Amino acid sequence: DKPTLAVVGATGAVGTVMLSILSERADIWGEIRLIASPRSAGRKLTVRGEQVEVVALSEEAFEGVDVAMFDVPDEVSAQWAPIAASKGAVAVDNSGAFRMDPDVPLVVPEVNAHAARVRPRGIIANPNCTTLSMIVAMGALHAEFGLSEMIVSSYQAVSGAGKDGIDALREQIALVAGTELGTHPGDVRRAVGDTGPFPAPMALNVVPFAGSLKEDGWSSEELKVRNESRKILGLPELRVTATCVRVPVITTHSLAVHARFENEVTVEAAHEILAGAPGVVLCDNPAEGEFPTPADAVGTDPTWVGRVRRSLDDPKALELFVCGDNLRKGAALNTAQIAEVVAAELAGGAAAR
Ligand code: 2RA
Repeated sequence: DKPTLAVVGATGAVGTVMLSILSERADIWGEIRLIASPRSAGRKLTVRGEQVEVVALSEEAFEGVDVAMFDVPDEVSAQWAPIAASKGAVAVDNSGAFRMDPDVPLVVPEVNAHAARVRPRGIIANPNCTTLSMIVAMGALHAEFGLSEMIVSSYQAVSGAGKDGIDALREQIALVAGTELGTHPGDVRRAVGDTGPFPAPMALNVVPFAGSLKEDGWSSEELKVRNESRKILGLPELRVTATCVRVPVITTHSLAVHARFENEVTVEAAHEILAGAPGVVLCDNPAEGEFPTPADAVGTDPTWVGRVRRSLDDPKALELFVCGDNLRKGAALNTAQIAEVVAAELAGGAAAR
């Protein structure tokens, strides 16, 4: 029998992308059960071309579920993923609640699929979208050259902050379009008024802050890039510095990466590795204007890499620019891929709990 999949948070920004991804990928699932807050129960959503009624989150909703994906806020996952696991489902969680739990693997199938098999709590975590938007490319380079340090600057899309983030940018763009705003200090801020989920206007602006403020001036987002990269790559001492910046893009995170390796590197070797890496597309011909941009990468599955250069002052370091759709590979697609890894394992009868 085909396994039963539950999608918890089916009506959210990531949940919506998840339903279209499940409709596009190989149909390995029996029942797909859609679960959301009681407020959304009874709504009908389309998945695999069929209308499915959303059921309210409850213990009974997990009866008979083999794999349960969670695309909900941290506190909802913290409460409900263990309940799904106690009902016998493998929970694949896209929140931040379990990512750094030593008993929960943090999985990117192209990089560390093997880690998904050891899950003492019955939970597998999906990384943050900023980490995910570059880690497939970095994992491929690490496997060849041995990564020793990353210095990362992100250019994050507003959909990372959910539907409210998208709505805020769209409203602000409408307010500034056709005006002369953006020419005097504070003029955009005054015109926009309420900045929604962001600490500053997003239209005509870049904002050097994403997430929440943590110790010593670091943002939660910057610490996630560091801690999650270390865990996924299995390099607990990896030197990682991130500066996370929000930009007026709807969807697709970009990152400029300075990566230092154990060994000397060449652009030719890096090109060869990236061109052959599953899940990566090399797009690097600046003479022809070819490099990844969010406007071109949005809605696609791969991690796009361009502007590969060897550092002028360090033969062991590369500079590169990476784009990845933060709702697809950055969230829903990676979760779906992990669920498929688990389904294949369950079919093989080798479940490890
Ligand atoms: C953001 N990475 O872009 C976060 C979302 N998980 O805001």
